[in-house]
Amino acid sequence: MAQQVAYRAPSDFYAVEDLLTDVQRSARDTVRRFVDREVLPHIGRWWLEGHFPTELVPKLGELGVLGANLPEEYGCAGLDNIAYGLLMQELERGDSGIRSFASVQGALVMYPIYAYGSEDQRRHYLPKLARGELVGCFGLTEPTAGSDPAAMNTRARKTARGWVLSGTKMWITNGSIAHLAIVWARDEAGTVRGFIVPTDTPGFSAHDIHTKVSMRASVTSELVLDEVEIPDDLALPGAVGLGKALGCLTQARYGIAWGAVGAAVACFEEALSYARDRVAFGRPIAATQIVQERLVDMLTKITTSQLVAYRLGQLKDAGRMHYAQVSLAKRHNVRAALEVAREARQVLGAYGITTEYHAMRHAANLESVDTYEGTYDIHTLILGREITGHEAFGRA
Ligand code: TGC
Ligand code: FAD
Repeated sequence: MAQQVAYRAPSDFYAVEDLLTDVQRSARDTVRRFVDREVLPHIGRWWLEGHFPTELVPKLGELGVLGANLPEEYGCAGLDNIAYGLLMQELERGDSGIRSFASVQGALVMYPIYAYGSEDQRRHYLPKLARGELVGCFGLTEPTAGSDPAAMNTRARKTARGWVLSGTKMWITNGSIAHLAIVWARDEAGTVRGFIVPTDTPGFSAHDIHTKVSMRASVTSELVLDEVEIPDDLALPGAVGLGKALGCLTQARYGIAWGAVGAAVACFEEALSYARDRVAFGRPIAATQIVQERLVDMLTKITTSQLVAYRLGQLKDAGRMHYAQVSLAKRHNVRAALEVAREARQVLGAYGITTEYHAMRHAANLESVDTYEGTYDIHTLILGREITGHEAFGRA
């Protein structure tokens, strides 16, 4: 008789668990319990109400989730990148909106302050952001410049005392709940620069987008900067050039590649359990070939995504990760999770369209995740350029 595959959880078919260190497992399990206790019982209602649970922010800080892969000397957890990825996975098992909050805070706000900020800026902001006492947002996209941020219109004018920023940023996660915004703008010489903008500065306003049918448990806003004046010491000294903004995206995309696995696992485990219990035509639907094929396709996508994320984490920890490798992981894992969520929704039949089950909420959220941080198409073109040497963005 053939030997059975030995695995602990149905979604860990290749025993990735065995590759993890005790620290990685323990960090993951802490956040897993938090999500089970504090997110899953409420998320369906929050999502329907379009509510982001700000009360969870200090708790995420206490757990060490915010900027968890940044150094301890700045009040962060100093975890390795696989442990960090596992935290993103567990948060997104709850909801993509909760993971988005943490991604933006850690990878798009804390990372640029850490990587491009002065020592004073690091010491002032990072510990407060890590504890969740301050919330940040990241303003790169504009109403007419999304996939092509080089086309941005936001301007930074140098004055004797500092900088004056003017422009509009669109689709900004955490926008209206943020205390500070990392804003990218072109100076008068045409160079893109990054700035820390306190959101109570005169001329700054944030306006929430309320018509979303995706990512509903997340704040998404338009930022208006109307002659916003900031002092010199709020410019990020190392954030000079568009490449620096793109470098932040690499950090966030890394976490998203892991997070997508969490959403997919939530959908797969729910569909598997439902299929075993649900009886149609006198037998469990799990005993039908079509449902089995759906479940096998889901498991294959999850297993591939887990291995891609894990290896990417090893490369990142070794300082060998290239942004095109991150593009492959983000593109593959998010699209795979979206397909898993849609398949899971099918298995659940009519029940699958409600928020009592997770699949439809995850599928709707993953439509955003497939678009933000570089659309599926943009990552295709980044990878195409990398392997052929030819750029195919069709730039005018
Ligand atoms: P390009 O010539 O490709 O690059 C300019 C310079 O930057 C370097 N570079 C990168 N460096 C680090 N990480 C990356 N991902 C990088 N991509 C490029 C590049 O080597 C070059 O350096 P140098 O030294 O030669 O000057 O610039 P381009 O204008 O042609 O860029 C094209 C493209 C498509 C790759 C880029 O614009 C892009 O990635 N577009 C997608 C935009 C995007 O992803 N926006 C995301 C906004 S934030 C968000 O969505 C948050 S969602 C919330 C959440 O995260 O949960
Ligand atoms: P467009 O760039 O207009 O693209 C439209 C379509 O055209 C897409 O299908 C795209 O793939 C395709 N396309 C574009 N160019 C090409 C090409 N050259 N070849 C082939 N096809 C192409 N941005 C931030 O700065 N900060 C945030 O915090 C943030 N949070 C977000 C949260 C949510 C919920 C969402 C939905 C978006 C968020 N974004 C944020 C914006 C996000 O990064 C952009 O939506 C994304 O980069 C795509 O830009 P766009 O929407 O303008 O689409």
